[in-house]
Amino acid sequence: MCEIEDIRARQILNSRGNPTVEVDVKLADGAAGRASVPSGASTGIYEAKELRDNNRAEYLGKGVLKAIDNINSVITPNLLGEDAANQQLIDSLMLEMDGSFNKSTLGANAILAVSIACARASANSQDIPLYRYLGGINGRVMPVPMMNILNGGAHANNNLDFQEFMISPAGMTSFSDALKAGSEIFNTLKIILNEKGLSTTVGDEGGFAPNLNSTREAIEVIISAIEKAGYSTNNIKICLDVAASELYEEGECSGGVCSLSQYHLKSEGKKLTSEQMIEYLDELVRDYPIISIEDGLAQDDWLGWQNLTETLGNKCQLVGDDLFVTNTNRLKEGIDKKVANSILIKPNQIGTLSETLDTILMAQENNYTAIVSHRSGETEDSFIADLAVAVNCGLIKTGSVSRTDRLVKYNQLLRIEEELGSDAKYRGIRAFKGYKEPPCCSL
Ligand code: 2PG
Ligand code: MG
Repeated sequence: MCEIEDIRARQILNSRGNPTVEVDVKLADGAAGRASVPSGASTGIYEAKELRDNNRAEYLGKGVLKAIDNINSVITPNLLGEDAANQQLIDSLMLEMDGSFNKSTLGANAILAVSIACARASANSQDIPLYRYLGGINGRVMPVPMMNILNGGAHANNNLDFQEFMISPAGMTSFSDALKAGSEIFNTLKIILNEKGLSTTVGDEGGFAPNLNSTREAIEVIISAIEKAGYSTNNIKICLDVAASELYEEGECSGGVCSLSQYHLKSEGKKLTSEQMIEYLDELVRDYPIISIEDGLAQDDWLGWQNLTETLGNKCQLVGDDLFVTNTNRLKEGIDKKVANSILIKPNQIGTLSETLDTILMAQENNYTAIVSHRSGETEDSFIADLAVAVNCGLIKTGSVSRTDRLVKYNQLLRIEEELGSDAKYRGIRAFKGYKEPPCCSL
């Protein structure tokens, strides 16, 4: 039993310079744990509610003082004296206090910060590393990184339609070798972009954000960086986050005439129906070593997702982010409808640690891969690194290899790998779901 003695909440700033919630939990035995919460830019409409003050006079309305106040006046008095190690109880008590379906009363940002700070305090109290506390003695699979080295969409102000162009060193044999390859390719890409006279300033997740004319051009410049850095598409694969909910334009009806819902690829001057978008993605998968596509279609396009999964589910990992929002109800619907084969796991989409773990478990039980993920607005909290190892999910998406808010996660994984020593596993290409080598890229 390790009683909660004190909870301190404060407003800090995230990697975009916007306020976020940080919490310190102190236990009766003197152990303490700190957590801070991230924030998305391309948020799914079904995510748990991130409570912001909407007071335009401060931080352009983005303050989180209401969430802080909810911690101080509601959560703390109800949690003092509870056992921090009883994560299920702590989280269910907060769900009860909140009482809403999407944590809009107290704010998912308030609830999650307390939830994770309790776990950290409890791990410290038991004097074991966080990944071991969360995952037990068998939490030892190092995740394959999916590194977002070219940014577009809502994460940059360039003209790339897709949000993330990632490399994944799936052919390496350890996490540290994968990170080294990622760093070498990222820095080679910088040289190539410089030579082409293109911008090498970075977007929200630390990837470059040059103005390129098309998705294909972006993929090709990445492949040239892979090769120039001395690697090949045999061992370095490409992952995309289309973030298609952001491209989706709902059809409208007026005067009995209805327009079709379409995906608008502005840089290519294309408006595609769901079927055409699937064809577009299918062609990309045929032509390039794309191992994973996230949010290839919009969050409510279930029928499209079914077709997408039928067409591409055996060639490529299909990841639901806005589609599933780390929510077991949405994931269950996806499993029943045979939609996607993978889920992105963002703790702040659902708002408690226990629910995050439940969603990962549901994915694993149903043969979906789970990818632990950062948000585009991050903090120095490296919790997701430990979480990824603890649940043996084998995959992590935490940005490029620049900006400390991204590197803290990678650096924590290096420490964990060192500590695990020969117990560490790296599953490489086997961590991905559904991938088959296309004709372009067979070994
Ligand atoms: C995504 C995330 C993280 P955001 O769409 O997958 O890369 O972006 O946090 O802006 O939702
Ligand atoms: Mg996404």
